[in-house]
Amino acid sequence: MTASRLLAGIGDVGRDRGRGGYSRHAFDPVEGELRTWFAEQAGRRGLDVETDRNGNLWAWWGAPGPDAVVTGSHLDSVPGGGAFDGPLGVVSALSAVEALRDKGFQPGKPLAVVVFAEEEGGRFGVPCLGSRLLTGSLDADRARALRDPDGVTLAEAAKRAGHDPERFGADQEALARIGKFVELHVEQGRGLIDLGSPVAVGSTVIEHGRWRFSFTGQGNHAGATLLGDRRDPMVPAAAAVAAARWVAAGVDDARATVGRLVPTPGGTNVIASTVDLWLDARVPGGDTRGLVDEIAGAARRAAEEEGCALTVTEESYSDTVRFDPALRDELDAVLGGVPALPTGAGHDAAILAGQVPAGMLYVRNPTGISHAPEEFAEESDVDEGARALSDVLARLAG
Ligand code: HGY
Ligand code: MN
Ligand code: MN
Repeated sequence: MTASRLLAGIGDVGRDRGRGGYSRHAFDPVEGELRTWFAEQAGRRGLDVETDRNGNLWAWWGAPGPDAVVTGSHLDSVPGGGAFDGPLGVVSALSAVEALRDKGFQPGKPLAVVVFAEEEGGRFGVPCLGSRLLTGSLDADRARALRDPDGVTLAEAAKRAGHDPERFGADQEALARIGKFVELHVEQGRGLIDLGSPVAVGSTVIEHGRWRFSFTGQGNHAGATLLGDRRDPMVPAAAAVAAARWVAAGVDDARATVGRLVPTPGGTNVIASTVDLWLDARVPGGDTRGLVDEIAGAARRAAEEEGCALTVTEESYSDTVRFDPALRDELDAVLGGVPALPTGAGHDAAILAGQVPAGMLYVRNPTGISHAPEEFAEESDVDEGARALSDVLARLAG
């Protein structure tokens, strides 16, 4: 079955009627449906599926073993996300395995398709949760205590979904099995449009992180409270949102985004008592933390003026990643001179890159839009991508 048809098979799973696009989050019923779908599709292709201690799914062609060639991505989405970010890498891997089996290919090494848990951090706030736990780059106790917007902890949610959160933690055994990891992913910017190529090889992932800004003031009545008597946290929060833009505009190629802002209690006729917002900041080869400090400085000044308190907490940070040069050369040798593409998007491959040879393939997205319903890839490019991945797997596992 082609990758496009496999993708169409989950086209109705997790549609978000309110936001548009898809909302598929770690350990929620929708994601559970996707896990079941994956296990079924992997089983039909002769793969043996297991779930590791961190809730990541591994579908093995042959017995798990050392020097394995591993490919895959994630099935969760951002709230209201596109259909391709994550699932494209998973369906392309399944389709590539099927194509190899149909040709009678026999892997000379263990081969696995992996689905990492909560790559987007869309529910519990920390991106690449499953791969960070696997590699030990996220403390298991901190992970268990992460809360979703409804206050449910990751431990509770994982348990309800049938996992044992007490097992969360670095998995050296699983990591040691990985000889090489290659993730195929939809392009999330305009890189491949401008390069006129359906497929590219990943070169770098820029440094990026997430910071929580918590403003505290005094809840009060919108009508009975004179301006001079207010300590309205929404005012410095608005200054922080504006500062994210004007500070980043002054730093070469910097990106700073506030996509999530939550006032409490959130009434139309109520001055908020607190406002939380999350800053996503990324500076290619630059000083992301320095940028955040400058934004935080502007937010602090605005908070003081309004008689509000502000705490800023770093919730995740990933340094710049350069993918393994030798693996990149192998990908180049197989794909014959496709472009090399840097990306501003984080990926599980970038988390693994710190510990195993990791690389990425990208498939053209003619809209250049991602993390939104308009995210797209033409069927011909999707199938081109799956073919490229199949050739790569044959080369690496041959
Ligand atoms: O946010 C990112 O860069 C990725 O899509 N998780
Ligand atoms: Mn994403
Ligand atoms: Mn992704």
